[in-house]
Amino acid sequence: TPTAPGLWWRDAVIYQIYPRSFASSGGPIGDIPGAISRLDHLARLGVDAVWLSPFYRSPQRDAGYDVEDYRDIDPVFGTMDDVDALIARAHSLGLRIIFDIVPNHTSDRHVWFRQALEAGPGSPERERYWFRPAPNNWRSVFGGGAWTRVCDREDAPGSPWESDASWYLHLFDSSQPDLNWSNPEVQAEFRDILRFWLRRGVDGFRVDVAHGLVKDPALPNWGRTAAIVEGEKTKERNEAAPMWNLDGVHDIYRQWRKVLDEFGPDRMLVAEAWVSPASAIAKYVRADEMSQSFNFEFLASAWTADRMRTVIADSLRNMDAVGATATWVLSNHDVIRATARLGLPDAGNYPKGIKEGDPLPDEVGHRRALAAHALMSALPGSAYIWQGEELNLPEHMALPDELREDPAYFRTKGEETGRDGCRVPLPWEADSPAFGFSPDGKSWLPQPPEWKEYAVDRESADPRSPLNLFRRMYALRRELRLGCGGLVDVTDDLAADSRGLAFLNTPAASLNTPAPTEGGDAAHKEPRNDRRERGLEGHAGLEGGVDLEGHAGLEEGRNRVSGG
Ligand code: TEU
Repeated sequence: TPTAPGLWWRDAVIYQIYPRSFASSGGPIGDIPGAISRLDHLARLGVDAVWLSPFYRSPQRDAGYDVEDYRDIDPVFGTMDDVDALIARAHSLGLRIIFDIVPNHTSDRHVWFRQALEAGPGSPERERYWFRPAPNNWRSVFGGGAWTRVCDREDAPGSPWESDASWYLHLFDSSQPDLNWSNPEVQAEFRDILRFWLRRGVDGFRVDVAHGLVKDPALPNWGRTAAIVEGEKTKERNEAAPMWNLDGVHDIYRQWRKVLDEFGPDRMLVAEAWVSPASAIAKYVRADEMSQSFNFEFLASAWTADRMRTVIADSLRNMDAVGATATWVLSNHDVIRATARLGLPDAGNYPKGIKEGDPLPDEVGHRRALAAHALMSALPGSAYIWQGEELNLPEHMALPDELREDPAYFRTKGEETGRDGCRVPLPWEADSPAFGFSPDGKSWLPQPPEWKEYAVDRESADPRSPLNLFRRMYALRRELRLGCGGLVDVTDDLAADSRGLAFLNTPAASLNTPAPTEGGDAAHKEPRNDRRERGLEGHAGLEGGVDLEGHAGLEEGRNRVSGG
């Protein structure tokens, strides 16, 4: 059982499990028993906690982010007994466990939405959602309009609502109607759902679309699509948006905090809020509110020393000001894998950075991804790691349309890369069918043959693999308490001691100067996009008595760490 008292998340490494793609106990879709059977891998990796994406009962139109019953397990993932066993197994390995709560919308199969359809216009059942006689001009995050007419639904013909011309709001897929959070019934129901899982022993929640729950009740027109962090541009967007980042969301999380406190001081909430700048992120983090909010500016930052330095410094300063630590996140199930993204000159321009058919910037991206993780693991605060990052796994860029499932891909076809390429099931065993993902050799998305090289067993046996680099980094992080803000002097000008932040005081220009490499390649032409760009050696502030056992050079091949 985890013993660390109190605010464990402040310096935790938290690993995201995407249940359908992590491990399967049989069949092409990953499940909870599969996840239990592979938890040892995470204990050995040295993380402190796991976050599981949704496994609740769901028609799976958005891979489980469309919940039909928040208190039940989807049969594809297992049973309630399995989930109880997962919590127990995680705790017995010393791992905290966080579930994913989806409060912005339900599935259109949720009993509330069925009741709303049946009860018709003007009914209290419809007040739990946003039904209106006419739509406004809002756009769905997934593309297309954010409103669907009830009588246009596939299930309308022959139903009591077949001639109902009212519309309902969905900021995501039409199967994900938005809840009306000004309705006290909605508020009470979610507090109860939180209690349901807290009683079962869960240590916290990742709150999906945390910045979107409250809408301007006048539903004024607003022509833009979504709040996706794009550096500075997002600032105006979020400020003006009638559905993103409204003050009312904070009242909800203050209520939730009280619910968590009923169960003691060591349960946490982390917001998925696509807002910027850092001061807007920090607004979610208060002693009486969220424990953390993902810093997506770090994820979306272009790979330049100046930009990253600014993002890191802003985050540290703003989180310090509210008495919290920062969070660092490089990838998740919604974005192109860092190995592909970071190879691009404009890596920060999520999500349109890569189009199918573009040449893959493999080597550069793979080395930068390791460097970025080394940096993250040395920074004060908590580091979130997306499944497969510890293997330095590539994005699958060549998935045929007929195998894809992401509704965002189909609604924006031709414009975005889609989210299936980062969701391909993990390779565990190099020489097993489906690389050991499932005992019967099945996998809901095909794994590229070259993933053999990335299989957990193969990397585990290779002392120079990314996996063994991650193991050493996290062991070192623990030993030196690198994530622990208490050891690092984060003052106003961010002067920092030699334990990890010295590089923040290094002039940005010198961070771009490549160090001499093994083969001696000082004569290269382009310092910034150069293949010799270094992640750790001499530049990541790890030199102060910290030794990654001679494996700090990242220059040797895309999936190997040099012994330089
Ligand atoms: O994502 C919220 C979100 O706004 C984006 O990450 C979005 O998915 C992306 O820009 C689409 O291209 C959360 C979940 O993480 C995501 O998986 C869900 O689809 C979404 O909410 C709806 O629940």
